[in-house]
Amino acid sequence: MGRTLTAKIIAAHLVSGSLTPGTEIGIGIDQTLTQDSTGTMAYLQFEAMGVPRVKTKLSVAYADHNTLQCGFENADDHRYIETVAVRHGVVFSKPGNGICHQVHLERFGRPGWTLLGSDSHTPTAGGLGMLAMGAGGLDVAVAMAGGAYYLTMPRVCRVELVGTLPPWVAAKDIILELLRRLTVKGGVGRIFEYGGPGAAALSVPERATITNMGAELGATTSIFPSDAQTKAFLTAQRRGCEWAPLAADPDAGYDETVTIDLGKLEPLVAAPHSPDSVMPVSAAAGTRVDQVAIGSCTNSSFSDLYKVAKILEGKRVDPSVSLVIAPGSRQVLGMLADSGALGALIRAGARILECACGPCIGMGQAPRSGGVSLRTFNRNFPGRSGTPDAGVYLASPEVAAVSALTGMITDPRHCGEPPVAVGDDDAGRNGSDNMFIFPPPAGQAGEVVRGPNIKPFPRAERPPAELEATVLLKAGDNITTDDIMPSHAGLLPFRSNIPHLAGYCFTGLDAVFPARAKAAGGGVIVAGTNYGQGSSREHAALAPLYLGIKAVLAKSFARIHRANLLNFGILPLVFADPADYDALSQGELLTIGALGDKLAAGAAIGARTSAGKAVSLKLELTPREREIILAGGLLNLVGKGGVANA
Ligand code: MIC
Ligand code: SF4
Repeated sequence: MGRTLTAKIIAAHLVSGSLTPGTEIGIGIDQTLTQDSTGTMAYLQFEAMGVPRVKTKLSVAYADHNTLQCGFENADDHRYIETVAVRHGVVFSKPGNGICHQVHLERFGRPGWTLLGSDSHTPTAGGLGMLAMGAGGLDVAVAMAGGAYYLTMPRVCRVELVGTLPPWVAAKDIILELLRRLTVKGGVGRIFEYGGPGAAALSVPERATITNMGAELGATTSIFPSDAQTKAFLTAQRRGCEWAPLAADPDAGYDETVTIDLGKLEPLVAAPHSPDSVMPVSAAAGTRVDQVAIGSCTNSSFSDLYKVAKILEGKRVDPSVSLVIAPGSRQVLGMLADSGALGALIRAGARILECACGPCIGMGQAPRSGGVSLRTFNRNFPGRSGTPDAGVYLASPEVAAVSALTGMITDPRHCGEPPVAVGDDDAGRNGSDNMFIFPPPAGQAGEVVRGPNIKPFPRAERPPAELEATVLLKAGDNITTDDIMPSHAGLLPFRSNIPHLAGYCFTGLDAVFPARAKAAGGGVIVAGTNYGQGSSREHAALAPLYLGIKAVLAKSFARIHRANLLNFGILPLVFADPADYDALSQGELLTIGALGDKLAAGAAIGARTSAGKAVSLKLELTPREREIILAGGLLNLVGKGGVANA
């Protein structure tokens, strides 16, 4: 039986383990990326390892999330990241240069290589045939130091795309259809490998929209083959020499297969407040919108925004709508300007924002109270827009553009002929190096500048022999990292200041959580399935660590967040019997016994409530994970100067 594309790339990078699903593998990492909201922690941790220069083929530090600069905090973070990056051999992409995933596609991604990024949407580069994964900042720091990245070998799911997309149906609708079928938990433990005639017809930006939102399925990553489309994209970027063909063998065996007939798709939207609340746009049509936001790492390519410009050309945005557009990169902005599309957008009434994440992470453009925002983004979790009671819908750029004109969610199929798609032609003409800072040769490093916003991060401790702790919060299923550690314009500037951030931990769910945690001197969290879905932010582990959280007891965990908990010495305990979840309540005192011995032996862990109820817990750890926990976190294990598998 032939090999999948995933198997080929993993085999070429394998450092430890074998390709058996469910077992731990270690892979070598060719490239890393960080962004500014997770980057400060990643570089503080990298510095703590004492490694003088990164050992990857390429590492890039982007500043794209935290660009409002409403106080010295953002600027401090950026100056720190810039100086620490170039000192250690990392390329710095200045604020305003673009969103990390879009810029990485344009400038650095390479088919067949591995990429580890401290951002959950790093799989965007899978659109170029890269094996690209999101991880916590500490895992990325270890990769920069030359260490392997460890993960559970996922099941490989073939997504066979057949047929042709009907008019007005977009790549966004393909991934929304998968979310509709599989939900935000459906991709956990899986890599989605796309293929078939429908995949061959998609351009790299379209593929990148799909691989980007694979993160919303909870997938480890998603990948497309490297073919004629990839070659055309890289050639347009003047990087044709970096192209290499790459595909699964024709007789490759997959763990699962999903088939989507593109011809049967219709335009879709994800309704508030989850990317899997998917419905046909026709079912939401007529809903008044206050705001339409186009951009984010999902849909901010030149071809996306050019289509939007063609839809808006010569028309006027509905007076009740605020239309905001954030191009994904300066290359995209330059191409929009050269093609005349930018003028069409401006004349129609669009507000052009900086090339950055912007409203996607609540950095400005929060909708009005109770307002409705239609966005081409990838996440619509409650409160993420910055307005707790706003309702955010997710849709394609086409649906967003026609709805901006009518002032209500609109089925574009009633709007005549769709715009003709354009390619990226000579995109590289617009790709300048002006907003990159390339590191000097080794040995010529400058000083690292640390402003007052850069605070030391909390360090994990070894697990106690026995844990007596209060249940500080009982949460439900699919708790997101936005629930655990909210992020918006008021908080994002404090990503390098855990003591400050900890005061807001879980406050979207429970306003007095931080005070309760402090008063109790710490405790544990109880939750349902898929705890920690969403972002890669380590802050969702670091802020709880600072508040004394010792363990999370859940029915299941999302991949990146589970790794972050382990890295910072917080025990991700799973209910052996999910029914025990119902037996626990907030305020209950739990005794989790003989912890140290059980962890060392890998045995089941027994807990008892103060009322005498027994609760059985599991902590299924690989030998490496057990070492991390027993050492009191990954940094203690890696130690100064040393990286496993360097
Ligand atoms: C997000 O989309 O949630 C973010 C902001 O890009 C995060 C990273 C972060 O929390 O800083 C992500 O996706 O990992
Ligand atoms: Fe930025 Fe939004 Fe993409 Fe996260 S999802 S990287 S906040 S654009």
